Formats: sequence, structure tokens, C-alpha cells
Amino acid sequence: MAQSDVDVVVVGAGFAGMYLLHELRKTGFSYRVLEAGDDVGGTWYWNRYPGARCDIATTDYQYTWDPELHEQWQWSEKHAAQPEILRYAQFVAKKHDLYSGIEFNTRVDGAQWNEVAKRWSIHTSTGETITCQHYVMATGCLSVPKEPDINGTEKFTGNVYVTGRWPHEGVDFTGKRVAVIGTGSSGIQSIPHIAEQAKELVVFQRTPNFSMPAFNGPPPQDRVERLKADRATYEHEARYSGTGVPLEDSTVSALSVTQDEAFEMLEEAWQKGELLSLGNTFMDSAINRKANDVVAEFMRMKVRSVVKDPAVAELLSPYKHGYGTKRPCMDTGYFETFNKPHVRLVDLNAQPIRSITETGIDFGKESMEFDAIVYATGFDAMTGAIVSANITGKNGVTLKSKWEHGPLTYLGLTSVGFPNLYMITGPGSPSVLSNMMVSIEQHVDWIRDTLVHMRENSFDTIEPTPLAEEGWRVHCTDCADITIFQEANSWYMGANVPGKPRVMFPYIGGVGRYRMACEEVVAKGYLGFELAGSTKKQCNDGLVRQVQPDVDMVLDFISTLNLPAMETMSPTEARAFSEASSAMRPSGPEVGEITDGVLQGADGELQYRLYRPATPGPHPIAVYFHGGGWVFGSHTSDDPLCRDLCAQSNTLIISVNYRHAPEAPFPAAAEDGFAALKWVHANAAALGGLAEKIAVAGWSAGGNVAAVTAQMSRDTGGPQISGQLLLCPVTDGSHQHGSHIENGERFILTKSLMEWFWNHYATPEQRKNPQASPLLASSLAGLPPTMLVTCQFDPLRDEGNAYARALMQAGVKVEHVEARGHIHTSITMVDMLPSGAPHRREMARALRGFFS
Ligand code: NA7
Repeated sequence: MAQSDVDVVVVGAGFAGMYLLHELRKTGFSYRVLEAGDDVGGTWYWNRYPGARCDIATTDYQYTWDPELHEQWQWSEKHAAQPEILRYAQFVAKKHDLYSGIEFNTRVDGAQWNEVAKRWSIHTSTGETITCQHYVMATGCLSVPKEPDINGTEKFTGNVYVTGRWPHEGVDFTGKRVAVIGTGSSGIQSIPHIAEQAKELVVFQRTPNFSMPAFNGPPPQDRVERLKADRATYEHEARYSGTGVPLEDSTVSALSVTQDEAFEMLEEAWQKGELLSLGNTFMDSAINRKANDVVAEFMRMKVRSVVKDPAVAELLSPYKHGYGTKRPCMDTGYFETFNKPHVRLVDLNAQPIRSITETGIDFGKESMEFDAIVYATGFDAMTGAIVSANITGKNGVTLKSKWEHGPLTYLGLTSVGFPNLYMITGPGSPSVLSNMMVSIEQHVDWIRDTLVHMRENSFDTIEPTPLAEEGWRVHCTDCADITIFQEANSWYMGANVPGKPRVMFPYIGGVGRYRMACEEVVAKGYLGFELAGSTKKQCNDGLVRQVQPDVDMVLDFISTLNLPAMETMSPTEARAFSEASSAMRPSGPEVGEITDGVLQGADGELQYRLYRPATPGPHPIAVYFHGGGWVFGSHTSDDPLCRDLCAQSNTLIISVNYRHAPEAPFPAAAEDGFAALKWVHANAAALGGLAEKIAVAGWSAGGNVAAVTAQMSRDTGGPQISGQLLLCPVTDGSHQHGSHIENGERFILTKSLMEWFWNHYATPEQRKNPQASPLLASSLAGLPPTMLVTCQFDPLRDEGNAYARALMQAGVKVEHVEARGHIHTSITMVDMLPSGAPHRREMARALRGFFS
């Protein structure tokens, strides 16, 4: 007789539930594992349609927790078919006696949290109520088939099949007239098989999909060799990779090579027949639409090369979504199938289904009769199985109502208001954007370790805090925002199910980075969780990932380079180093014209670079001062940012060099800045600009020069300026602000580098001068409208914020953008860090606003 009160109830006996069961036994927890089907295997139990196959190679799609399995189980193919994967699950279940721990044919009807008892009550389809301390949903991401949202589905009297609920005995379509609706992975895998048997096959396509041939065969020899040589390293690399399969990350932009070169690289990836290799060919295909177009066009070229009828080839070619933004597929003979005379493709965009009828399908102006209809219409993905399990948490709130506008989780594992509830590969975790085996094992390990931790430390409950959950939502959104995934109507975005909220369901920041976040949470004493026992409580509230994801990647990359700290160099060395780094960045957008010239500074000539918009002039002018701590940089060193500002604001940008320290210390830069402004004002017409519409702008030390220039212009009676655009300006060298300490170490501009700059530029006494520290000016009244951008992880953040506040208090019109998750340099990294783009747009808008 099974216990009615246990430590843990697990729902689902797919690969997640099976491994968790094993671990619960190992760690001595009492449990009940409930499974709706009559065998193990989960997804591979239900999806028995012909051609069902895993798109991840068998070398990677297998358990790692039992090393003996690698000797005891040999895969026959590179991409295993469903029957073999199911046999593998059964083999593992038998080997580890898991069958004895699973109750089959048992569904969960609902679950309620009892706040007094601190336990869950689980109601099953057998009429039993089980109570437990911990409740784990191992229900899979693609387990609830989507309700058919097509008119008249109930009318059809022929045979109806759903790919995700395929009959165990198989289906013989010989001599039959068959309709398949849906061309996602299930349709694309099954259509060639159905076509082999059917007398007539009509495929109803709403959206064409990207698919590449699997080139199935024996397991990939290179991976087999690597695994044999050093399995531990291979598995480690997989766990910390982007997708759960060890692949070298590309460093090549699709836009940095010719189309021929790009196609050659893509062909090489194509020939490998591995799902992830194609998308991994270029570093920017997921984040840049133009880069993605290169891959998409390659894929369309492949379709054209196979499908004989050009009109059909065109219909089978995706144009509306980018490669990878809907789940790309792997096939065996899919496109070739459309060359067969008995196979027809119907484009539902041109001929929508009016209704399913008793005998067939009415579409467009046609009616066709069928013996069988196959629905390959997909799943209520990621949340369907969890939400439909009727989970009621604290205060009677259901998970369904809480998630009405999109799933809210902390780490994709837990949710506020639902203590001791865990979701394996839940929304907000890499899940379907990863090799599921790697993600499943990671979550099971995390849950097991958490349960053990709680037991050892006498904690009864664990629940994330609202702050941590909201922070995770923001981080997930930040990750999605830098990609082009949100443009597509995909099931990743919930777009396939009418009424489902449109948000990015899986975490798109990568398997390795996600794993590190989970590890960090634990290492910091369960950061963002409240743990409570009968006599104690622990809550280390906080946020686990705050730096913008692309900025974080750059920081990680830089840390692998072990670069010397700039402050250990001489100014000459630092200048050479800075120039060399700048040479590697993308150039920025095209502008109408770029010319170089010289102007009269305070003590001799200064070089400038002029960026002219492509529109007819004359234009307003921004006199721009570069960053570089007054020590390095030049009129060309912020080239991409100047191009971007010019192109987006339709303003003539004149980037002016100024004398550098230590050769020309304070007040040389300030005096040059002001002299340059005067020169530009006097020569505005000749430059093609408007003398009455001049602003100053600058970044970092250049922001300091711009702010000082604006003050000098105010104090000496002109020239009149229309606005100041200050990006991360230095405003106060008189003392250290909190952010110097808080952000002093890890974010490129460090506290010690800033000190090195100041030491070269100004003495402690000089730093008290407002022309070095504009924040110290006796009055800021009368300064022009200001756009001031500060970055959360910049040592200069607080002095920038203080300047914004002081300007406002002095009655100056100020727009202050506090760029969340950014560092001192990130907003200048045009075409490298997409997360900076919205702030640059704001800056350009403000610049335009100064002149309107
Ligand atoms: P998918 O990828 O969601 O594919 C479902 C397909 O069905 C897709 O082509 C849909 O078109 C189409 N569909 C859905 N509803 C309709 C209606 N009402 N009318 C016409 N066509 C419709 O599910 P799969 O089962 O193929 O694959 C799921 C995952 O399993 C796969 O990605 C792998 O991870 C394994 P749409 O694109 O929405 O226009």
C-alpha cells in the first residue's frame, strides 16, 4: 500500500521524472511518482508518429548520470528514432528498478498548498489524495497537444490522428487519401512517411519552416572519439555551452563576409547534418535581422535546388520569420516529397480552411474528401501541462490566474506564492532552446541538492521572493530583447495558441550562463529565496543577474583574455592599446559624408572629423568630445557612436580632438573644448551647419569637456548653445562617490583606472575647480537643456546622477536616462551590443529635440 503522505510527489515519468526518482531514492526521500501513460518515456512515449526522431545527436541526447550506460547501451544511429529512444528509457528504468517506483495510468487532477500544514495536497485520477512536502512537475515542455482551433473538427467521420497522441499499434495509410495539417517538426518528419503509403496526400501549410536534412547514419565519429578520449571534459563543455551541446561559439559576423563566403561556411555546417551547427555558423544570426537573412537565403536556395516546381518551392520557403526564430527542423526527404505526383501543397494563406466537414476539408473555393486527417498542429508548449494541472498556491491563488499575462518564475524552477513547488525545465529556463537532457539533469540535480539542503538545515519551505522573481523576469526579457526571436509567431512566444500571452517562454540567455546563475544563487545562500523552518527563517533577498546579457558576455570574453590593466601602462602604451582595441570593432552605420579637418584650439590647431547626414543641409550641429580619460582617444576614436548619432539624429556631428594629459594637463582639455565650440560657431555656415543650432556632446571625459564647455559658454556670454548631451560624464574629481567602490572592479572602467586618469589630468587642488569638476560650479542655473545618461554599473554613475539632480534643482530642463544593466563603455559599442541601441535612440531623439 503506497504511503499517502510523502516527502515528494513527482508528476511525470519521462527522462526528468525517471532521473529524479533515482535521485530521491539515493538521498532517502519518500516519494510518489505519478504518470498518466502506461510506460516511461514521456515525450517519446506519446509521440509515436512515423518518422519521429530526436534532432539532437545520440552522443548528446542521453543521460550522463549513470556512466555504465555508456558501455551498456549503444545507439544505432546519429539521430535516434522514437522507438529506440523509448527502448533506451525502458532499459534505464529496468536497470535501475524505476518501474517499481512509478504509478502508471495515474493523472493529477489538482493540487493545493496548505499554509498551516506547510504541505501540498495532490488529488489523483484514482480518487486518492496524497500529501507531500515538495511537489515537482516533471511534465515536459511539449506534452499537451494544442486544441485544434479549426472549424468543424468534430464533424469528420473518417480517421483522425494527432501526432502527439499517435496510436501505439501504428497506422497504415496504404491506399488512403490523407490530409496533414501543420508543417512544424512533427509534420515535416511524418509527411515523407505518410506519402510513401498514401494514395493521395494533401499538406495544409500555414507557415513554411526552415528544415535541413538530417543525413542520418552512424553516431558522429568526431563526437564519439571526443567522448571516448575525455568524457568528463566533453560533458562539462556541454553543461556550460550555449545550447547543451559542446560547439565552439562563432566569432564571425554574417555581415563581415561576402555571400559566397557565407554560403561556403553554411554549406560546411549543412553537411554535418546537425541542427545546431547551422545556427552557430555566425555570431549574429540570432540578434541581427540582416545577418539572419544570409542564413535564411541559404536555406531558401536549398529548397529551390530540391523542389522541381518553382511555385511550390517558393511556397515552401520561409520569408516571414528569421532562421531559428521558430524551431528549425531536421528532415529526411521532406522537400523531395513535394516532387511526387500524388502529393499536393495547399497554402492556407491563399486558401484558408473554411471548415472540416464530415467527409473532408473545405478550403478556399475547394472541397476535398479524405479518408484520414492528421493534425500535426503542435502543443500548448512550456506552460500547458503545468497550468492544466490545477495548482492552487497560497491564499487560494491558482497558478493559472497568476500566469494569465505570462509565466512568472524565479529561474524557471519556482514561483512566488507556490512554496515547495518545482518545475523541471519550466518557463524561464533554457528548456526547449537546449539539449533537453542537459537541462533536465541540471534541474534534477538542483532540486535534489535543495531538498537535501533544506533537510540538513531544518527548513520546511522554500519560496522565491517577489524581488527575485521580478528581477528574473526582467533578465529573461532583456535576453529576449536583444534577439530577433520576438518578431516571429512561434510557440516559443506562445503565438500558436489563441489567447496565450505573447512573451518569450524559454530563457534565451544560454545553458551555461543559466547554469551559472543557478549556481550563484546557491553559492550566495539561496539568493532570492526565503527558506523557513519551524524555528528559523533565512532570506538573502536580491537579484542574480543584473548586467545586460550582451554586456555580461563581453565582460566574460574580456576576462578570458587576461589583458593587462591600462593603469599599469605608460600613457603611450595605453594609447596604442586603446587604438588597437578600437580597430576590431564594427564601423557603425553609413552617413552622408565624413571629412577630416583642423580647427583653431586654445593653443594651436586641433583635428576634427565631421559626420554629415545624408539629408540635404544645412543641419544643426553637435560639437562632440571623445572619451579616453583626457589621456587617450582622438577625434576618430568614437567613430561608430558619432556615425550612429549623426544617422539617427540628422545632425552634423563634429568630433573634436583636444590636447591630452599628461603632456597637456588641466585646463588644456577644457580650454580646447570651449575654443572648438567658438570656432564651430564662427564657421558653422561654411561647415554646412546652422550657427543658431549648436549643441555640445561627449562621453566620459569628453562628457566632462562638454559639460565644462557649456558652463564656460554660459559664463562668458556665448556662443549660445541649444543643449548638452552627456553620456557617462565625469563631473566630480573632488572625492570618491559610492559607485566608485560599488562598480570599481569588474566593469572595464575601474576605480584604479579612473584614479590614473585623474592623476594625469589634474592635481587634487585643481579637481576642485568647476572647469575640472563641473558638479562643483557655484550655480548650474542657465545651462542649456540636458540629456544625461548614466549607467548602472559605471563607477561614474553617482557623480553623473548628482549632476543630473543638481541641474534639475537649478531649473535646467533635464532628461536623465539611467541605463539599467549597462557599464561605462557599453552604450558606445554600436552594432556590438544590441542592448545599447534603445539608449542611443533616446540620445539621438534628445539631440533632435534640442533644435526643435
Ligand atoms: P509546431 O512546431 O507547433 O508545428 C505546428 C504546425 O501546425 C505549424 O506548422 C503550425 O503553423 C500549424 N498549425 C497550428 N495550428 C494550425 C491551424 N489552426 N491551422 C493550420 N495550421 C496550424 O508543433 P510540432 O509538433 O510540429 O513540433 C513541436 C516541437 O516538437 C518541435 O519544435 C520540436 O521541438 C519537437 P504556424 O507555424 O503556427 O503558422
